[in-house]
Amino acid sequence: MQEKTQIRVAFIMLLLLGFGAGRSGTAAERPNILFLFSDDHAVNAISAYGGPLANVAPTPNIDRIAREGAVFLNSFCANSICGPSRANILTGKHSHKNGFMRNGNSFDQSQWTVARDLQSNGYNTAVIGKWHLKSNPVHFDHWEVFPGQGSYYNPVFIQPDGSRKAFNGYATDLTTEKAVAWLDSRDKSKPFFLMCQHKAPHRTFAPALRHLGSFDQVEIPEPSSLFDTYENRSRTLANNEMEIDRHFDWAYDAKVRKDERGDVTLPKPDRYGTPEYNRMNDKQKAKWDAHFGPKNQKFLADYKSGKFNDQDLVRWKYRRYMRNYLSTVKAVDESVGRMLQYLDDNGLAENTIVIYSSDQGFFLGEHGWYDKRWMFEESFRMPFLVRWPGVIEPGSRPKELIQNIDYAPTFLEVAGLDASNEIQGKSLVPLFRGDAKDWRESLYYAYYELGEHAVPQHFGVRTQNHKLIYFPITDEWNLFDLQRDPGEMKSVHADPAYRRTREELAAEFIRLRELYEAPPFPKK
Ligand code: SGN
Ligand code: CA
Repeated sequence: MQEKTQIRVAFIMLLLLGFGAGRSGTAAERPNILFLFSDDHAVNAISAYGGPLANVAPTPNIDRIAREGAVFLNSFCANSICGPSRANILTGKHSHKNGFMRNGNSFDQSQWTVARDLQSNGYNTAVIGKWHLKSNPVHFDHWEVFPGQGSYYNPVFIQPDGSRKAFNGYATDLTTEKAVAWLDSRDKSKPFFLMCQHKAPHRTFAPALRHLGSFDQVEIPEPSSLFDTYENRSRTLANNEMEIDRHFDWAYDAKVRKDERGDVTLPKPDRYGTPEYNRMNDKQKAKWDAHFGPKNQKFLADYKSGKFNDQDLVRWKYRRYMRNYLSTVKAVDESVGRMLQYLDDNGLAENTIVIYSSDQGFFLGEHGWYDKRWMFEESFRMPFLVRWPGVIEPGSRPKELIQNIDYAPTFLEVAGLDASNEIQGKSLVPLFRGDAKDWRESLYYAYYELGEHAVPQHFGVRTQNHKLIYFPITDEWNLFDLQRDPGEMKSVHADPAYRRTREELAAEFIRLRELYEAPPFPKK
């Protein structure tokens, strides 16, 4: 009798704690964390974000996360470049605190990371795919990552013993297969933390061969700033090296190989050659050639006959770029579908928090650009979609300002662990529950790399309605009114009507730099 009562009390306590019917797995299980991540996926190329490309973005599975969970509309990175963003995520800190300020740095593995705490507190941890932090992963029970940027076709993965091994196939598919294989073989007595991190849709935007041609019949709308001439903002914009017009390479980016051109000479630039094409075997090359070959011949004939003016050429490259970019997204979306299906098939969906994100945004022709780095919206924004059954209201679209330094403290709270004092981000769990009380009103941004694509160092603050950017190299300030000018075409910093806003943002910028203990601006 007494024993029965004890069992009943224990059962009721479990119900009260929220481990009732509807959750699969053992009652006391902590949630699994499935972090689905890609490289350079702009929110404009995700339908659920509802941007100008919403009708053409091939993302039914990523959209499913939005439908069954939340899509964060104001999600941003702290430093819009690959390695630094990944370091922000692992440490919950701005770049100057974790030491990984630019691509090419080597991540200091002796520092605190969220993987360390999850692993030492009973999580089974793994990372597969793009890593890009130079030093190999630590605090992961399993890892298999690309060297550096990795390759799309028949890529090499660094093995846990440090050796390198090439695999036949397409990077996105292989990353998915390896992630699924790890889930199958993992230690099932523990909750898992899996980072499944794709190379796609990063440059050189090389699609799975099965997806070549997917967008041939699709009209892709053109951004209104495709022919931006960079007036009314910092003069550093005009020095960029990331224009579809002047910097998109014919063979490397646009896929018109030199050996296909006969006597036609294309205008510059034309660097780097065709490394991805050269990685393929003959059968793979034949599929590529069957798709691009006839299109390239038609283009070259038209070009030779003088059909293209300068703007036509930019438009042609823009369409070629977007068709390939969106095709690489298609495989990422299929991967997301496969991972969600795995959770469904294995009774894991209820007790797994699923996140889809990408290391930064990307320009899809806005301001005439490809690439990222700038604090302008397209590259500053980061996708953040999250599903957590029973916690997040399906179909919610929070507007609070969130940043990638928030992910680590979020994972800790999901796992029931305390955040260390050093963490600069804030747990998103209250927002997941719909509680936005006392949420932050501004975000700090810092970009330190001055290299490829010629984007200078710049620093800034963003609120819901405004953005202030400082360019130390020219000692210029830009202020944008994001409600009136969402395309950021005109700085209103010198406009007397914005005096008060300018002063408020400048004060907020100083406050955030002090709060985060930011270093002095780099010397010119
Ligand atoms: C490579 C690309 C650049 C890109 C950087 C950073 N060039 O260097 O276009 O900006 O990566 O990207 S490529 O010739 O190698 O394609 S990041 O996502 O890794 O930060
Ligand atoms: Ca990236």
